[in-house]
This record gives sequence, structure tokens and C-alpha cells, in this order.
Amino acid sequence: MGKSTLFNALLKKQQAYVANFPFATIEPNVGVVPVPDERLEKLAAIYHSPIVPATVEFVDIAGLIAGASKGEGLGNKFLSHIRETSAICFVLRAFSDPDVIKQGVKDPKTDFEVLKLELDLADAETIENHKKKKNPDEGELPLFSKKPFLIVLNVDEGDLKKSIEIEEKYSNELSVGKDQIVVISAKTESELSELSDEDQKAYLADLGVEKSGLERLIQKAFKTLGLITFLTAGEKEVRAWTIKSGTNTQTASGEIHTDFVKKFIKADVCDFNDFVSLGGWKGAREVGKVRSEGRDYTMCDGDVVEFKIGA
Ligand SMILES: Nc1nc2c(ncn2[C@@H]2O[C@H](COP(=O)(O)OP(=O)(O)OP(=O)(O)O)[C@@H](O)[C@H]2O)c(=O)[nH]1
Ligand SMILES: [Mg+2]
Repeated sequence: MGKSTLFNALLKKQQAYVANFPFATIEPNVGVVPVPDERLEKLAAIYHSPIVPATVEFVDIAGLIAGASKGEGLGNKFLSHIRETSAICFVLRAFSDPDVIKQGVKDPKTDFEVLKLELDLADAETIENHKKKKNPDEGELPLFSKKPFLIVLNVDEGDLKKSIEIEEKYSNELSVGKDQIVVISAKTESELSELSDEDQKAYLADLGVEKSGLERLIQKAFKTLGLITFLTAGEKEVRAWTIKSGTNTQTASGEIHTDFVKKFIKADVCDFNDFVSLGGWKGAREVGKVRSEGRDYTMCDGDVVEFKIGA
């Protein structure tokens, strides 16, 4: 509980973000949110160029309640909206506010079990329908239970400074890894989204936390999904790109332009810290900190890259 509150807070941040990136509103329940990345600001300071962050797409759906597969509540047909997502984020109520009563919401453990069961039942239905088809061997079957997931524990504001203990507690109680649990206060995120960057930092410091919920959510999502970021930097823009960990240079170049993969020649690569301390490409080249890598080099998180592409 708190999905829409959190979703709306994330979208507000998107609107507030000053970047020349065409954030498309796709549907009212789909939002494209920039990935906060402090490295981009450091790169922008070198080139005085605009920042283009990597993005994550969030889809907000209605709540599943017990019996949803049999039509209880709003049923489960709306699950089709998240059939193609890379991961599922369960938002569980762990805040106490007695003024907020919601039918079907009990406690994080029970609620999580209900959600998992309902997703399993929806999967069973998918499999049944698939078997009825003429060629049941054909086609992919995206099942909800096979998707990586994260759990957002929507806690009271005052509990944010106890995040680590709470994550530990629920990691045991729900039998999931600590890296899959994110302690957030949707209410706080909502309030933060109304503030300037500076005021946000002050507010977070008051609460005894370093990073906003969005930052922690995205960090954990990257970990869970095995994603890393590489960077490009120049006068035109500084930009973050998302790839699967283990991707080689040639495949990574395809993120920038699909044509790059075919025409790939080599990549100039510099570690982020060297790049910043040496003031960019020119300085890094002068002291030999830019490596020339072939197609098989495995990209690392934070690599600053310039691809060399043939005609
Ligand atoms: N006190 C408090 N109230 C919250 C918090 N998050 C959500 N609420 C309240 O809980 C109610 C439901 O929140 P929503 O964000 O609409 O929950 P949801 O998960 O989208 O609900 P469904 O879409 O109906 O499944 C609203 O009245 C919110 O104001 C929170 O962190 N603290
Ligand atoms: Mg909602």
C-alpha cells in the first residue's frame, strides 16, 4: 500500500528535473523517471554541457487482493500492464497511521504472501490458456513468478533512520535477500518531491538519512537486475547509459545507436575517477589514462567511453 503515492512522487521529481530529455508521458500509469547519478554532475562541471540521465520506466497498477484471480476486488486482468516489465516491485504497508484503513491489507508478511499467491494463480491461468493454443510449444510465456522482484517497505517517517535494522528483520521474516528490500516512506517521498534540491537534502539530513528513497530503490533495482552504467562525456552532453553487467564494448555501443554494433572499430575507455581528476578526455589522454579497447572488452560500471565507428 502506497504504490500510487510513491509513483506520483517519482513523477513529480521527473518533472522537476532540469535536463534536455524528452520524457514521454505514455499512459497515466506509466512514468519515465531519471536515474539519480552524482557522477553526471561532475562530468557536466568539466564540459559545461547538459546532463542526460539514464531512465527507468515505472508502471503503477491497482492493488491485488486475496481472491483477485477469482475476480475479488478489481480482479487481476490489469496485471497485463506489467507482463513485459523487467522486474516487479511489491509495495507493502509497514506504516502505522490508524487514520488510513484499507480492506485486505494486514501486515507485510501476510500481504506479501497474498500477492505472491495471486501472481502464481495468474501464472497458472496463463499456462492453461497457452496449452489450449494450437501450437503450445510456440511463443514465450512471461510469467510473473519468474521475474526478479524488489520489496518496498512503506514505513513511518520516523523509522527511516532504522532502515538497516528493518531490512534485516524483514529479510528474515519474508525470506528474501537484504538487497531486495528497500525501506521507504511514500509520504516522505511525496513531501520531498515538492521541495527544491537543497531543501530536500536538508530534510533528509533531519530525518537521519543520506539518500532519497528513489535513489535507494534504483540502486537496489540495478543490483537485482544486474545492471551497470557507462558514461559518455563531451561538449554536446554528458550522459549515462544502462547495460547488463558483463556486456562487451561492441554490444554496449548499440545502446547509443544500433548501427554502431556493425560499424564498431574500437572504444576509448577511461576510469571515471581518472577522467574527473584529469579534467576530461584531453588531460586523461596526455598522461596515458585512456585505454584503447577492442570489441571483447567487458564494460565496467563508471567507464567513460568514446566509441570509434567506421563508415
Ligand atoms: N501515513 C501514511 N499514509 C500513506 C502512506 N502511503 C500511502 N498512504 C495513504 O494510504 C492510502 C493509500 O495509498 P495509495 O498510494 O493510494 O495506495 P495504493 O497502493 O496505490 O492503493 P491501490 O492502488 O488502491 O492498491 C492513501 O490514503 C495514502 O495517503 C505513508 O507512507 N504514510
Ligand atoms: Mg494505487
